[in-house]
Amino acid sequence: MGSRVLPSRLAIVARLALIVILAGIAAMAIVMAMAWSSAVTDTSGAVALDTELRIPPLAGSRIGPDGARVFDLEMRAGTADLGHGPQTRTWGVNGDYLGPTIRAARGDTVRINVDNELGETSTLHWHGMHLPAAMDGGPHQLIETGQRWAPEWTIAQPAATLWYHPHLHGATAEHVYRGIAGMFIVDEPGGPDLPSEYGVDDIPVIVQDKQFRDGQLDMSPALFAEAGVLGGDVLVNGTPAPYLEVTTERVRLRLLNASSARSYRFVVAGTATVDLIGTDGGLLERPHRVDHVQLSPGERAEIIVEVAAGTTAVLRSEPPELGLNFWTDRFSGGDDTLEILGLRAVDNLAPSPGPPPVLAAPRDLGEPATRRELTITSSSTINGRTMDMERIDETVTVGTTEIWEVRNATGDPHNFHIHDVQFQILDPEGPLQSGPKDTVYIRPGQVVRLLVRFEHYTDPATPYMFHCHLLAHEDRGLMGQFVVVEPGATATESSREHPMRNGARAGP
Ligand SMILES: [Cu+2]
Repeated sequence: MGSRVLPSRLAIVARLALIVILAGIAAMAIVMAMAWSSAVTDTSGAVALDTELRIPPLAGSRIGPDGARVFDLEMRAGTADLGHGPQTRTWGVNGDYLGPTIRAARGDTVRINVDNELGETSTLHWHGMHLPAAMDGGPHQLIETGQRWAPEWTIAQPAATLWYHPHLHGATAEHVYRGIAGMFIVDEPGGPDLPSEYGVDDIPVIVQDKQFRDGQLDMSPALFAEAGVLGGDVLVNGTPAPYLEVTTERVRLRLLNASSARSYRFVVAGTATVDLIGTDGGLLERPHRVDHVQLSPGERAEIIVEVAAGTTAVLRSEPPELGLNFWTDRFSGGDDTLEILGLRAVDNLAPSPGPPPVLAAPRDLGEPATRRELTITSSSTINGRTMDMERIDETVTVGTTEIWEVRNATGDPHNFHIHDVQFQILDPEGPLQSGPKDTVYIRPGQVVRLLVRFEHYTDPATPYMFHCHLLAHEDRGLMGQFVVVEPGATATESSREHPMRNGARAGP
């Protein structure tokens, strides 16, 4: 009789198991809900923007005995005030955080002495630069601590906003996050009349999001953040909560997304207009009036902003359009709104002409002879393979044009950067994709077709890189290698370049 009312031992176990499972599901749901609600950042109106924007100094240079323009860069550790007290441990170039702006002109032969005093191996890559592979500063051109690397090349490309940053395989995200990055401005003699007084009406705007823990930079990724580390603090040129005093009718902002994972959709709120004049690799054919500029990590844009006298406008980032599902979007910064930079126009602005109607001649990259398909198959693989320093993935013939079809076959955000070249995006989506580019965002499921011309430099033994510029992905191996060779030649055994070899002079 008792056996009918008392549950069997088996039934008790089953009931307990069910309770445990339900509790587990409930706990998981709570964790996911908490992560979901804490993963959105909105700082609009909540950041004072009352710290004067730091302008990175221009790097000094001298003319060497061989006629080259010589720059000296030293990578070193320091401390800086990034908004969380003065004792945040950082890295910088010739300073505590970030590096000086290098400015040189087309036709200049530059030699850059890079001294590594970081206490660990690094590299320095010239992002967007057309140059010999051995000078590129990729993962094969190691600079051991205490050593100097002195690449030299002749600048053979149009005026552009380029940048430099480490490219040590597996550690790029950390080295950039700690503070090694800077702008590299290429000027072109005889170019259009544009604001070009550095720090006055021609302003570097290096945008980086950060998170802090106990006053120190914190690189730990948030829960479910496949894209990598996202921070709620935005620094411009290393300045927290910055403003720029605008003293001319128009200012040229050189926007650089030097963040690890975050895309920004820049807008200027206030009484202001924005004309887009340039993309990664140089000027557009003509200016475009725009209401937003979206940049993924590594991308640049040049804009001319006109702020009404006596008013304050705000450069802000609205939720970027990343083409992700609602879950991934939330954990990739897709719902975030961020204050970037205040623009305080004085009452009496100095006159400044509008951008001329024609900025650059149309580019002709030639007819494509080869088509390559590259598919991003995960956050660590292209065409199913992870980066291998000893494997050359693609061999390209110098003096030819190719179409690279790059597909994002994942559900996550990725972009794609090719070293050495400025490609043309076929089927561009808006003016930002119509100019010379070296980095392009690719939505899940999207295929971008890139027209790429390879010129001047060959080296069958030293590869250039192509990769996702979300730095956590690059570090995990979402990267491949290509060499540019003479017609009929093949890649030779993977680079055994001595890392400390000083470059011989190279020119196109
Ligand atoms: Cu990626």
